[in-house]
Amino acid sequence: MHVPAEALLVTVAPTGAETSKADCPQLPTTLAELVTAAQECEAAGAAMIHVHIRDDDHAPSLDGQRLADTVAALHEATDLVVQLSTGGSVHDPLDQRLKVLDAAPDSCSLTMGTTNFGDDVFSNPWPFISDLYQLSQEREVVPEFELFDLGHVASLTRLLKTHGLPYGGKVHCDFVMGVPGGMPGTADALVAGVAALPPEVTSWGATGIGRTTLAVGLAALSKGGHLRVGMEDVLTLSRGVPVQSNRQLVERAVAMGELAQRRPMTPTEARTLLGTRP
Ligand code: KMH
Ligand code: ZN
Repeated sequence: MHVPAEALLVTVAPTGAETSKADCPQLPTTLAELVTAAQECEAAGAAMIHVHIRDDDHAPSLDGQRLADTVAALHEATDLVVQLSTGGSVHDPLDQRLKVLDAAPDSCSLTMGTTNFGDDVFSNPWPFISDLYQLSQEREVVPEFELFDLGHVASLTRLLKTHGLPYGGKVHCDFVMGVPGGMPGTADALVAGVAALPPEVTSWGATGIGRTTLAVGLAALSKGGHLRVGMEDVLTLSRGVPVQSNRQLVERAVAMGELAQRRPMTPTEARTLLGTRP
C-alpha cells in the first residue's frame, strides 16, 4: 500500500491542448516560451513537467520531430522529469497519440478510460490503453495513469492485473478532477478515488480543473498526495484574476505544501519516486 509522502512532487502542466493562444496570450506555446516557463517553474519548486506542444500557428501538435526537439530542449535547460502527453487534444487520432513515445520522454500520461469532455469526447478505448501501456513497458517510459473518473481506477486495477507493473516497478497516478463529464473536483470524490486505488499504487497526485483547483489541491495534501498545477488546468488565481504565468501557480502549490509541512521534492527525488530511466 502507498504511504503518505513527506516531500511533495509538484508537477507543472504549462500549456495543455484546449486553450487558444488568442484567448490567453501568456500561455507558453512556442518552444522558447515553454523552456522559459520550465526553468521558472523548476526554480519555484516543480520537479516534473507535463508537456503538450503547439505548431507555428499555436495549434496543438503531435509532430514527432517537434516532440523530440522539445524533450531534448527541456533536458538541456532543466533537470525536470519530462512527461509527454499522450492525450493530445480531443481531436487527435489514436495512432498519432501512440507515436508520442518515439520522442523518448522520461514519462508519458496514460488516461485510463473514455470521458465526456465538455461538448467533446476524450477517447481512450481499452485496446488503445493496452497498446500504449505495452509500448511504454518496451520503451522504458514510465506512465502516469490519469484518472478522470472512478471507473478509471477500476480500469487501472484491471491493467495492472493483466499486464503487470510499469517499467521501473513504481505505479504513479494522477486524479484529474472537475472536467465537465468526469468526476467532480471535490474532497469527497478524491477520498472515494483514493480508497479504490489498487495496492500496487506507490504514489498519487491530483489536479482540479478550473474553480476546483484549490479544493482538490487542499484535499490532496490532506490525504498525503502530490500536486499538479498549471495553465493547462486553471487560468484564474481567483474569481476575475487571470493567471499571468505558470510560475505563479507553482509558487502557490509550494506555499500550500509548506503549510502542510511538505517541502517540494527535487527532480532527482522525483526520478526515484517514479522509477524513471537514469
Ligand atoms: N487534452 C485533453 C483532452 C493528457 O494530457 O494525457 C487530454 C489531456 C490528458 O490533456
Ligand atoms: Zn494534458
